[in-house]
Amino acid sequence: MVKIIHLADTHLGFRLRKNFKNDWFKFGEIRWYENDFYKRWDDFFNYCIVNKDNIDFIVHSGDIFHTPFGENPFPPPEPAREVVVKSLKTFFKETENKIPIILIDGNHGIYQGYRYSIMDSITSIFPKFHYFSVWDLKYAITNTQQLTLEFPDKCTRFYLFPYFEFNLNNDIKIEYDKWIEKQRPKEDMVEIAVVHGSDIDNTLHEKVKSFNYSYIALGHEHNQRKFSDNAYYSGSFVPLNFDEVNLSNGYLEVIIEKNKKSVVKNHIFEKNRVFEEIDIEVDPSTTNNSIFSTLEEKIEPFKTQKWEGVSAARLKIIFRGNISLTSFWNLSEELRAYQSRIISGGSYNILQLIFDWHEVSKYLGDELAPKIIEEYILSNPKEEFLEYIHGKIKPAEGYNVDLLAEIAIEAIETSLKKFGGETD
Ligand SMILES: [Mn+2]
Repeated sequence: MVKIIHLADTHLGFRLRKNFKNDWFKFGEIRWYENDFYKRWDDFFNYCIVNKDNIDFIVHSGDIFHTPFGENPFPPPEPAREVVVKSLKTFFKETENKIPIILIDGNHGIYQGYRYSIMDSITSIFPKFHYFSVWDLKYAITNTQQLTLEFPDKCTRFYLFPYFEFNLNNDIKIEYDKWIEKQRPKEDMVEIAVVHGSDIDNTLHEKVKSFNYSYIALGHEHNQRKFSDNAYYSGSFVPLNFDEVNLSNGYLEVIIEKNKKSVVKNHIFEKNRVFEEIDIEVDPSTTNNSIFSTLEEKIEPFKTQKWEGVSAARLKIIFRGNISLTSFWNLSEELRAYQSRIISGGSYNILQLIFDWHEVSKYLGDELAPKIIEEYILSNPKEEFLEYIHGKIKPAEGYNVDLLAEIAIEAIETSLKKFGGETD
């Protein structure tokens, strides 16, 4: 029997990107909200230190840092690395190096196409920190070797599955399918799979699910949940964007035995700030004034004498319904001013305020019919276009200029409709 602490998706270094208050947890270094991630990370390791006599392994299923990610090549903010190094130093000292930490690469916090990792300098100073990168995985696949880590004294073997898009193309899929047989459990020890992947983006292999591991420590999905009898997502530490308002964030304490159902204790972080979406309905009769008074009403609960970054809310106002394009234009200018007043002023305990108009269908009012706009741009579009195109090409070159002109007019009309928020 072993006890692990399973965590994942800590996304250290995450920062708000838009419509947030320009203020700091630590001036010039750490932003509000960014600090929530560091705070929970530190709380987590303090919990592990307090309970050190009762823990065999700490298992992190990937996405320790938020950046680099995808096309964003920037390393994590320096404080993110400092937090990790500092906490690990304390942890390994307090636990006398007795509790190994196992970490795999997720899809966040790794450089695309470079062999080095942010973790390299960190792992080199901690002998009991076992890190498996996507490069270790590629090496294992290329050489048809298993990617495992064994602790004979604890009779435990880990099977590592860093994030990998094995469905990217057929050749990769074939090689991965072949390799994964190497990861088949031997059923001689407590066997734990550590996986960054999900059915949502087809990065969780069917065989990983079907193999008889004692436990599968999953990462990538940010909601803490049971996946199957022996597989769990631990959940992320702090919600990132507004599509994560209703998730459970935390970590898991798991007692694992061979051929037995794991005993899982859920740890859910208490929320330190409001993070929510608020709906506001609009229709053609809605006036600017009525929208602003509804807004006032909705953010009333956040009125405060003292702004507090540690508890300030993240709010997204989702407008729903329909409105004419001209009203929308008039409104959005006033809304922008209102928004920055609320964010930068100190009378609401709001850290971030976002207005979302995607759910509103905007129609062209009479005053903005495509035909009328056309007349503003081109008084006689077809004729003028024909004149223009004749200067460029000759019918003798084999082009049907009339058809070209028609296509051009259609393109203008389509873009005007799109501009007006219509979708086809
Ligand atoms: Mn991920």
